[in-house]
Amino acid sequence: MKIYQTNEFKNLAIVGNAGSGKTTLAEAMLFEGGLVKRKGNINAHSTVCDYFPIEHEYGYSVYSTIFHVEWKGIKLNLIDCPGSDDFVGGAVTALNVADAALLVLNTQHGIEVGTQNSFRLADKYHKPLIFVLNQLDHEKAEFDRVLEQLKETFGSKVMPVQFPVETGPDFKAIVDVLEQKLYTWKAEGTEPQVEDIPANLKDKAEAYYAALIEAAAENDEALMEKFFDEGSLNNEETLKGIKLGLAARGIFPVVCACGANGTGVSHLLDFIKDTAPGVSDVPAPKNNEGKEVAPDANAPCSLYFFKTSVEPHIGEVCYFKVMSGKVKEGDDLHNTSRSSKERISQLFCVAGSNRIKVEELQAGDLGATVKLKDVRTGNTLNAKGLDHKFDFIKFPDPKYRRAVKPVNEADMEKMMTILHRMRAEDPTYVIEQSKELRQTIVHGQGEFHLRTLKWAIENLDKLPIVFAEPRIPYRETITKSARADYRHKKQSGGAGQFGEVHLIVEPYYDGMPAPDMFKFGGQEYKITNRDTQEYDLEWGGKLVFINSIVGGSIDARFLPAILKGIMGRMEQGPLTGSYARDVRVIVYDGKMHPVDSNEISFMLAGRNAFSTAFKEASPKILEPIYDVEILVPGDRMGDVMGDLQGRRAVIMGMQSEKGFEKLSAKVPLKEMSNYSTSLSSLTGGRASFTMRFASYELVPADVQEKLLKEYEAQQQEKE
Ligand SMILES: Nc1nc2c(ncn2[C@@H]2O[C@H](COP(=O)(O)OP(=O)(O)OP(=O)(O)O)[C@@H](O)[C@H]2O)c(=O)[nH]1
Ligand SMILES: [Mg+2]
Repeated sequence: MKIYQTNEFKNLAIVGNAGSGKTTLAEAMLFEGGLVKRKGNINAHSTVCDYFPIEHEYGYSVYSTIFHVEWKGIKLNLIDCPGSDDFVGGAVTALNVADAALLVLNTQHGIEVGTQNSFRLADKYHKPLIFVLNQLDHEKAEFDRVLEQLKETFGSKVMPVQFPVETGPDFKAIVDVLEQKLYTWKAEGTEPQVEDIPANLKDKAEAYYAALIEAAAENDEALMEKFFDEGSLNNEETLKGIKLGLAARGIFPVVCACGANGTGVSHLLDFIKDTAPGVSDVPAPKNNEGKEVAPDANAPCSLYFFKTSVEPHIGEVCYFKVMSGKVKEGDDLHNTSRSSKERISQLFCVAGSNRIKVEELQAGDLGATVKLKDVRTGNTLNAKGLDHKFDFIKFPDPKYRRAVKPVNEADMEKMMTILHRMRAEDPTYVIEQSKELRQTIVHGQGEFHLRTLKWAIENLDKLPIVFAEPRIPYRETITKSARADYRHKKQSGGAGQFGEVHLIVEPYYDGMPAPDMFKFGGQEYKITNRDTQEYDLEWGGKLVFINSIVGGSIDARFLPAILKGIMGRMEQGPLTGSYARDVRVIVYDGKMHPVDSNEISFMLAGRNAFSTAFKEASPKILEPIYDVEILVPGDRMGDVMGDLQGRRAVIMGMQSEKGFEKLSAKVPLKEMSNYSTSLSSLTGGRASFTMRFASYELVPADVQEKLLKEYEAQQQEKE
């Protein structure tokens, strides 16, 4: 394979709604580029881009797939991303390493929630974007209607550069607006026939042409001047304007295609080759120190590893982007992220599962290697003298969780190894071994996402596992002040034990004043703040511990033991055994025995006094509340709202956004357990949502009652 220079390739992510035909289009591109002799088909499980068994099992993309097409002297690196929201990690990574996006739509359906989500992601990463109106062979595909919809939704930057002569089964020809020519395909993979535009389409073509020239002129001062002086631009100038406009996100060109029969695909490749930004045409990425790293082939080598996959017969394949310099087989590099050495023994350009050996890859290019010792997704390998690290890929928060365990307890370790390997392949899985909940929890993007994980573990690793409802990390706190004493006393033959603690508890809140005086049962307790210690609890919230002992009733050396006793009870709250938080404890009095007092006695006295006071202080259970944001088509708003009400949600806002309604709500985690599934069935898969931890709030009285009863029953079972 030819060694491509930095200005001879382009990196693009193929994104869009699930089922919009991205993988089929990718196959058509591979076929056009001559990389495959027979075009793959999703339904026949013969695609290059969906090649994992699980993708064949379900018939949709699970992983992003990197492939390239050598096209008229240029190498196009393309990343076919899964469209389902459950596998959004693939698109997040792809959009970060690519320099532009192809946003594919099924023209039959127009804008779908996945179109919106892909657009938002491309927007977030400031990526240039080309809309591909695909599947134009459908009976119900209406190009003009969808074009209008795109303009309404995404604004006047949406600019057709092609339009179809006919849609439906007769979709064979398109008009190229810039060239003012008609392109007709007789058979897939053959050269199109190029002719003049038929008379009946001339007006439409010219109207689009005029708009395109004007849009092209807007992206460059010199072009603008020329346009004002002469009223027009020549084709070369217009193309330059489109290229600049695309790179600067001033134009979102719209092209036509049918991945299934190949119509328009070679012309799409031409369009990408002519207009898509190269790696040097977009802002250079920044390393972790905020320094721009330009894709300079003459600089020292730096490779950023963005993806790992484990493939049959080969093992780990690691994919990287050359951030600067060149990489050759045999290069020795330093893994700056893990302080280890690596040798690049083999270098590949990939097309799905096909690997093509290459001698060298240059700055900006995408490649793969195998047999590395210790490289994880997110690591950077550098040549001597460089210490770049990159962490520009940020994955969305998980929104679906399940407790997981092996059917056979003895397989626990094996299961954990597999889970960690799967996380390396898909960083949107989060694995948590929760000491608090006494469960292993896998977090993911949705039910499908976790079902995929289960399928892979059971079918590929042959390890049966079970999913269960994860426990909720409740918290306990108090809502008023209370006082208690406890005397721990034991006399059994030899040395005895004695410790007595008097303390007050009260709810803690940020910025509360120092305590001064309390009144309980008509008696006043004056506080002397001798020492205040504030602890940020590992599980959130605070414990504040105040020493207000006067007259030496308890020796200062016993205070740490009292604190330890209290902390032990905070870790296992008095109500339900959940972590307690946000309490201020004031130890104001107690008693010692000259011989029998020791640390253990004060620990127990502290623990029990705290427990009693806590229970007197109107204790309450807190539950985690999440900020949930839902994007829903207007016609399903009522159903979605109704469902949310059944989930104890508090609606925070509603807003129309680009043809959808955006709903914000605060919802208890407990009620979100099956939300991704419900939302999907309520809206026919047309909605999407995100969730993020917001705060802990008191549970309603009936829920608290129920939790207390459950805990009691559990404790009795144990006895
Ligand atoms: N008629 C027609 N069907 C198509 C076309 N492209 C794809 N399909 C069909 O649509 C379905 C989905 O196609 P895929 O290529 O898997 O779509 P995708 O966008 O990769 O889907 P995800 O990977 O799940 O996001 C398959 O059954 C394809 O055969 C097209 O241009 N015309
Ligand atoms: Mg796909």
